[in-house]
Order: sequence, then structure tokens, then C-alpha cells
Amino acid sequence: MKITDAKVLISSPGRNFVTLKVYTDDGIYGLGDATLNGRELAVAAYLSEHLVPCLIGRDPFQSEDIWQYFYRGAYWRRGPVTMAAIGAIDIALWDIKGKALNTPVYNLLGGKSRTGVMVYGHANGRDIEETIDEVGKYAAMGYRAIRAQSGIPGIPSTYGVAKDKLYYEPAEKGLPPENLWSTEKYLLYVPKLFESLRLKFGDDVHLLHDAHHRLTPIEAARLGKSLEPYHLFWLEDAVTAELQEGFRIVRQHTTTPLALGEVFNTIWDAKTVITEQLIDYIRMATVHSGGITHLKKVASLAEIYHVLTGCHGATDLSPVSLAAALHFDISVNNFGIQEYMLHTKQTDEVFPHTYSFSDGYLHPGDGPGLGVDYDEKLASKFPYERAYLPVNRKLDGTMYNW
Ligand code: KDG
Ligand code: MG
Repeated sequence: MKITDAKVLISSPGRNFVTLKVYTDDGIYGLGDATLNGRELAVAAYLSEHLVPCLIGRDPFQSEDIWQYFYRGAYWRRGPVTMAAIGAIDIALWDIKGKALNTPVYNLLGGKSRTGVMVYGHANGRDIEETIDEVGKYAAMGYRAIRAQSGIPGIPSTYGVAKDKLYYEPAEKGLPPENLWSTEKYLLYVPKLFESLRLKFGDDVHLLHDAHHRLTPIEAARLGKSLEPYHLFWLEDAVTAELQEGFRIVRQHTTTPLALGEVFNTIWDAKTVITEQLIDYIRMATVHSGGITHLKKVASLAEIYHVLTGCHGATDLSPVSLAAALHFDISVNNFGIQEYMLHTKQTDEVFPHTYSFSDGYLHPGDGPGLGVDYDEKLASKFPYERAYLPVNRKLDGTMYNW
């Protein structure tokens, strides 16, 4: 089998997505996700200008060699643009292989290791009362794990609080909106939120929280410690992780489980935190870390160090990415949990898929390949519009991490 062509498809059904469609000489095509939130066209150009010309004529079954060709062969390695482009190709090749062999991708990755993929949903409110209501809605829908984020009194905007409850979408059309931030207020408020949630919902539901890279190591240590009575499933992205060693300080002070890595792109970004057992969950996504091929290697390294997986699954990861994650999740032994943010109806219509939710679990479906398609005609009704994630400033105007 030979690859005959590959098209980069850009559309905005509910939000912007970049999708790669790889064609072969026996009529099978595969889909990959290449979406990099707020930097979509950089990946699209990297793919169409630099990678697609080298892809034509290759055997799609040689996904390992093709991966190495684009990673080692580029000279310029790593980084989100490069790795999302390689990730899109890799995901599309696994899709082709599954379709050609008439089997779901998970069967090519070792087969099912579990009956379903436990997911966590996103509950968020402007204050504790509203957040409690939202957590209640997810519990009623059958979710066993729920991430809770709350606005903080005295700060006009807070990360993770949706305008449209079930469909949280942080990217906005136009130039980047500016948010405000106070670590002092946040550190006082979050323990109260989780105390209220445990009082209301008891101990059984898994509760998660995302600090979104906004704390220093010692601040994260304090937050982790203050949340211990409420036994979180995880505290995510407590500190920016360019300095992986910073997590030594957090780890020394708290038993709250730590999750990290949605912005990581290669195994090197996670090497210290995994091998020193500084985290409990690695959050890298198939799309942003070079596809299924590379993420399998990350999971294998993590497995030796008692680190479980918890793939990123926000709305900017298209249904193609989500499907790739589900095939990966259901097959690796050290799976932990999968993030699941509902896509809008428009997104789901443009990307018809076989995965389904029931009773707190996602199931990838048992059809050949990844089980996702792309309706090009419908997608053409939703043209790309530039959109950005917000930026963030401290109350005194200092530029900070979003
Ligand atoms: O593109 C960035 C979003 O995916 C991010 O804000 C979502 O932090 C996030 C999460 O945990 O899903
Ligand atoms: Mg996050």
C-alpha cells in the first residue's frame, strides 16, 4: 500500500480545528488531528509545506519509520508545532492500518486491557454554590469523576469558568482577552470549595482540580497540603513545568496526587518528573506529542515509575484526537483517567464518530480504524476565524501564566 496524497483541512464547527486526511492507492484514507489552539495555521503550514511532500509514496504500515523520518530527519526537533504535525500524520497512519486490517486501532496496540475508559467531566461555576450545582449535574449524568473549578470573589475573571456551562470553550475570536489573577485569594478559596463539595457529595465521587500553571512550587505545596482532607483524584498543572525539578519541592510536602503534561510534546519534557516519581499522572495528548507512536513510549516509561496516564481531552482536541486517546487508553495497562469535555453539536456533526458515553465511561467502538469521519461538505460551512486563548495578568498588571 502507498500513500498517494494528504490534505490539510481547516474549519471552525464550534471552534477551529486542523484535520489531516491521508489517502492511499487502495482507496482507504486515514484522519489525524493537527489542532494547536490559537496557533492552528502554523501547524497547517508546517504540514502542507514541509511534511506532506515527503509523505507521498511511503507505505502507511511503516508508521515507526515514518515517525523517525520526520522527527530525526528534521534536524529541528521537538516543540508543539513540529510534534502536532508529526502527531497528525501518525494518528492518520494508525487509522489507515486499522481500516486496512479491518480492526479497531486498540487491537493493534495490544488489545483491550479494560472494559471502558473512565472519564472526568468539567463542572464550573462563578462561586462555590454554582459550582456545587454544576458538580451535581455531572453526577446525575453518571460521571464518576468530576473536575471542579470556581470563580473567586473579588477577581472578575477566573480560569476554567464557562460562559456556556456544558460547553466550556476558552478560546475567543478576535485578539486575546485579558484575565486577572490573585494567587493569595485563590489559595484561600479553593480548600473551601472542596470542603463544600465533600460535605455535599460525600467521599465516593472522584474530584479533580486544575491550577493551570499558576503557582510557584511552595505555593503548590501549600495548596496540595490544604486539599489533603478532601482526597482529590489529582491536582493538575500546579506549577509551570519548564523547570521539572520544581516538582521536587511540591512532592516533598504533600500527598495530594499530582498530574502534569498537557503542554508537553516529547518524552524529554517529562523525563525528570517521571523517573524521579514527582508526579502521579502524565497528561500528554496524542496530537501534541507526536501521535500514538510516541505516547506509547511515554506510557511505557511511566509504567516503570508507577505513573498513570490521564490524557488531555479539552475541546481543542478534535474528535479524531479523542478517538485516538480512547484507543490508547483502553489498551495500555497504566491508564488512569481520560479528560472528556463535550464538543458542541456542530463539532460532533462534522466529525461523526463511534465512541459513546455510558455510566461514567467512554467506549471507542469496535469498528475498523479510529471510528471517526470528517464531513468535508458540512465543514466548508464553518470557515476558520482567528481565535486566541486569553492571557493573564496579576492584579497589579504584571504579565502572568494563563
Ligand atoms: O488549549 C488549552 C486548553 O486545552 C486548556 O485550557 C484546557 O487546561 C485545560 C484542560 O485541562 O483541559
Ligand atoms: Mg489543564
